[in-house]
Amino acid sequence: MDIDRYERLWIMLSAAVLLSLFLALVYSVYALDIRLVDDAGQVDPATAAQTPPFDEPGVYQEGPGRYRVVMVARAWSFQPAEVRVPAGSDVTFQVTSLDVIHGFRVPYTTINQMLIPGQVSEFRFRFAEPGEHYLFCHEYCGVGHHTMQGRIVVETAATGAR
Ligand SMILES: [Cu+2]
Repeated sequence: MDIDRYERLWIMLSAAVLLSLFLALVYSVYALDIRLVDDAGQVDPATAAQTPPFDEPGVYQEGPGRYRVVMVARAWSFQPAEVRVPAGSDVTFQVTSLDVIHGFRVPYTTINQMLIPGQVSEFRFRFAEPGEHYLFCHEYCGVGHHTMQGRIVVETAATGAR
């Protein structure tokens, strides 16, 4: 039995595993557009509801096809609970929690965030197709957790302009 040969094989296998994981990382970032969030800032949860931009949650147009959704989460609701944007919009969400840790999950998209009191969560998604998405809290936050939800309505571009 040639020991060196097996050792070489294991080294190559290990290198292949590392290389395939690295390629999976590159693929998820550039092809699937999945990224870690940046530090989007801090806000005191006790005064966040009176602090811009969280004193006026809502949908704001920032440019052609670009929207910013300012949202606050509290037990057990999202405000605004319904977001309407036209199809093809690039939407940046800016969200914080006013009380405990909540989640922000929109199935069939890459949106899956924690909302931590004191932290601002910022993430974006491009809603290409018209349709309706549910948004729900996926971090257990108390007895009303299962009722904590919202909706994102992606309107056909012609009717959705505001
Ligand atoms: Cu919850």
